[in-house]
Order: sequence, then structure tokens, then C-alpha cells
Amino acid sequence: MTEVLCERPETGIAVLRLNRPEARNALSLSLRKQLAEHLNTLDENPDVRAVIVTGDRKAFAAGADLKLMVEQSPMGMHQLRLDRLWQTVAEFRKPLIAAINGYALGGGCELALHCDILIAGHDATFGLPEIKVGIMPGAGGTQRLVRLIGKHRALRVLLRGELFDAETAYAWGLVSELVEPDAVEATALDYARTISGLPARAVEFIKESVLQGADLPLSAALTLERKFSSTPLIRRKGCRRSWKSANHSSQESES
Ligand code: CO8
Repeated sequence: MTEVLCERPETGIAVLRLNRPEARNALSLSLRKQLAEHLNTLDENPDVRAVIVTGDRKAFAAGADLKLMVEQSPMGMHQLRLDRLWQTVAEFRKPLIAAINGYALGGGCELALHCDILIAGHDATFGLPEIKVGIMPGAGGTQRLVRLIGKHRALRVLLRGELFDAETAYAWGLVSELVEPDAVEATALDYARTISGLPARAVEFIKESVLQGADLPLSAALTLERKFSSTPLIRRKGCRRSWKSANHSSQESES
């Protein structure tokens, strides 16, 4: 069964739709592999400029497949090398936009945390409830969450397995934009459309500069930014053309 659908709604945009509605899009091994395969392909495709990851109205993803985890020994889980599949998500070079309705729990929340822009519906519920089943997040959840929302909120969530709603996620800075549930996908598409119309190299460098810089002390991060920004990433002609058309349309809208 196709557990991740790859759709191309518009030029430059791909939508990866998690497709295990009967299991609240829990991350089975085949779903993870299909997701990684699609991302590898889309990363290499110059026609794709932005990618949306989404689920359905009930769930973005309800976490690791607990049925799989019950069947596997700890050694068996280790041998599955799930970290390699996560690495593909973490290293994806183009903007990844999460469009979230319903549950984003455990590994599903971690998948969202890997994304660059998060659009959530008012119906979304977030959480890392691993502790309730006697395990801990294993795909960067403890590290990404603390960097995004701070130690005291992160530990409140992680140590109690507390679920939190979309308003809270937005107030904590986890979500980029909060919209009506029906508008989640259209809003994500709007973001993808805008980004895919902008210069590809500049988009890629900005994402890389932000992600790499976030792991560095400020002085090293600023050096990194200088390196990126002094690379001839935008050809002069293209830059002049972009400036001209922006200037022209703003003059038009003023008149
Ligand atoms: N795995 C497998 N199946 C699931 C999962 C899951 N995570 N979540 C839901 N399902 C299945 C249910 O078993 C049920 O199947 P069935 O109809 O065959 O019984 C179906 O989806 C529908 O579920 P519900 O009836 O429970 O639906 P509700 O809408 O009432 O509730 C919830 C939805 C709240 C999402 C609920 O299903 C739930 O609490 N699910 C578990 C959530 C969870 O604990 N997620 C964290 C998992 S652990 C993890 O992600 C990190 C692992 C890190 C591993 C590192 C190891 C090295």
C-alpha cells in the first residue's frame, strides 16, 4: 500500500501526504522508508522548490508505530537504523512546510519539528507522550523542543507527556501560523507558492544559514552567514531583473 502519496498540485511544489488514516498516520517502517525515498527524489529534482508534508484531518501523525515497537526487541529496533531515515528529513535542502491538522504526537511531532515552517489548524494537538509508554523521544524531540520553547516548557511537556493545543503551540513559537482547520493546506500552499517563486539558491542558502547557525555561538554563526552571503549566489542580471520587476509592480500598485 502507498503510505505516502506524492502530489504535484502546482509547478515547483510537491505535497507529501501521509496515508495511513486507519492508524492515525503512525510512522510504520514502510511509511518512513517511502517518506525518505520521496524526499531524496524531490531534493534532486530542480523543478521542485518547496515541499509540504501533511496528513489528514484527524492526524498529522500519531507517532512511531506502537504495534511495530511492541513486536521488536530493543536490539531489533536499533538494527532498523531509523536514524538514517530521519537524517534524510533533517538534511533536506529545500523548504519543508508542515500542514498540520489533528494529532502531531511523538515521532509525528518530531517530524513536524524537522520542518521549516509549521502551519497548524486550531484543531491540532501536539505532544511528546513517549514517557507514558516508558520510552523517550529518539528523533531529536528533546533537543529541538528545548531550543524552540525553552527548558522549562520543554521539560513540562516531556516529563509529563503533556499534550498541548494549537493555540499554546503558537504562543510558544512552535507554530508559524495558526488558521482555521479547513484553511491549513491552502495556507501551506500559499507559503510554498511564494517561496517557489523566489530565487532558488538564495532560498537554499537562507535555510542552510539558519539551520547551521542555530547550532553555533553567535560569532561563529555570523561568520557562517558572511560566508553564505558573500558567495555569488544570485547572478547580477537575475538580481537586477528581480529588483526591477518588484519596483515596477510597486509603482504600478501606487498609481
Ligand atoms: N501506533 C500504531 N497505531 C496507532 C497509533 C500509533 N502511534 N496511534 C493510533 N493508532 C491506531 C490505533 O491503534 C487504532 O487502531 P485500531 O482501530 O486498529 O485499534 C487507530 O489508530 C485509531 O486510534 P484511536 O481509536 O485511539 O483514535 P482516537 O482518535 O480516539 O485517538 C490518539 C487518537 C490520541 C492519537 C490515540 O490513538 C493515541 O494516543 N495514540 C498513541 C499516541 C502515542 O503515544 N504516540 C507516541 C508513540 S512513541 C513515539 O512516537 C516515539 C518513539 C521514539 C522511539 C525511539 C526508539 C529507539
